[in-house]
Amino acid sequence: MTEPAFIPYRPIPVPIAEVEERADRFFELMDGRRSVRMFGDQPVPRAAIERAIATASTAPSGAHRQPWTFVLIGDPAIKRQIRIAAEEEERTNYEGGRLPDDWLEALAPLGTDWHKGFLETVPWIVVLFEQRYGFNPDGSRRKNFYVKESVGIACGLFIAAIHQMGLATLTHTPSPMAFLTRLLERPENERPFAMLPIGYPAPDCVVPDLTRKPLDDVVVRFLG
Ligand code: IYR
Repeated sequence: MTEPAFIPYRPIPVPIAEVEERADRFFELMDGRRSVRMFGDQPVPRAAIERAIATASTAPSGAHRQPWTFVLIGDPAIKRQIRIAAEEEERTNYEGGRLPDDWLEALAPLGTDWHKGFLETVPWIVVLFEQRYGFNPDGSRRKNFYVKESVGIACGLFIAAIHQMGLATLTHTPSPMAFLTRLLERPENERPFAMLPIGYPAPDCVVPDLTRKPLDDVVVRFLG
């Protein structure tokens, strides 16, 4: 067993008088986020997306394994292949009877269908893969822990980073996603977790008129 080394952690303290205001500001920022399916084609600097990936990779993870791979795609030929494959799967979902009726009913208010043209419009697509296991230096398998939880947190941080830059994304899970492993030539230990097209929202972008659950519907309190 190697002993962990510990170093001091002394973040600059936020005065208590500022804590609530900071909470409010971050809420206002994040409450303005929407999942977008109508994108513009304006370019976005690669460095900004890579910084968002770096932010996502600060996420806490089980045993600090950081069990994620972010595949960044700007190549129009690959975006096209992704669109074609995603539309094929989604067409089977929506029109081929693969989605059960209760699922189709739940999707109806969102106005989604099998057309995924935005996958070619956007300047960037990030496909997030989970690493079901890793490797030791000798090439043997190394177990990862809480993989889905860890990758989910990283995904959330990525979405927040993208929103904070004034860009839009969609947490897209064209199901099943095995085609992404094949197209993007990912190794056997990785599985697709989510696909995130990124860009500016289209000038005529609309989103479903949704409301979020009020706080009291999502909190249970034991205040002592
Ligand atoms: N994956 C399908 C269906 C779908 C699922 C969820 I959860 C949505 O929020 C929207 C759609 C698709 O992307 O069309």
